[in-house]
Amino acid sequence: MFKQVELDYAFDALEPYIDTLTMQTHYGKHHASYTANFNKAAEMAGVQDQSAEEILSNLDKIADPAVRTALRNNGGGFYNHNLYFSQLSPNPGNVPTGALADKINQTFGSFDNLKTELKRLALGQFGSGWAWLSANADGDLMISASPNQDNPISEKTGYFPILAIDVWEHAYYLKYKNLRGDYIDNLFQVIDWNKVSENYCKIIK
Ligand code: MN3
Repeated sequence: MFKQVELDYAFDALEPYIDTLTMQTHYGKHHASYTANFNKAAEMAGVQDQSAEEILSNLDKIADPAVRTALRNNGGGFYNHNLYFSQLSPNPGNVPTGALADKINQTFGSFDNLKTELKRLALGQFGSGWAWLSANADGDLMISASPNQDNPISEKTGYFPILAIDVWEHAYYLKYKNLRGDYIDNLFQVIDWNKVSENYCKIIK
């Protein structure tokens, strides 16, 4: 049974950057639906005992195209939002540290450059989707964007996301309306880089 990540902060804790109503709707409705529908589809496909990563890595093995699509969209929605909500904090570590900080400087020149590039990708994603910072087992970093609920796992890049920027309108429209850039700037205020560093350390071998 796949379960939504439990939040260690209240729905109103990320104000004023992420508003309470958006949190209630986004976590309580959108993410809850993706999770319920992922559980249904996983059972239909007989893959409910696999991890979400395994399922998303092996979508081409699902014979029924409707079930495959349901797993791709709802499994992605489940996984992507677990990452998104778990990286946010009302008391975030504002800068990367340790091995991740070194790799960011080496790959992108500086932390500021990384944020600029991530914002560019997030703004450039036409319609609904995500921007990502991802890592592979060698510790290499990659930034990318994906449409809908796809991610670097379902896209078979060999990378696993460690930071997620949700640019579906449901993530920001109640507060920011059409101003996606303002939402991205403010999201950076509540991204906990300690958590991103933890995610990075789990992936490198
Ligand atoms: Mn979302």
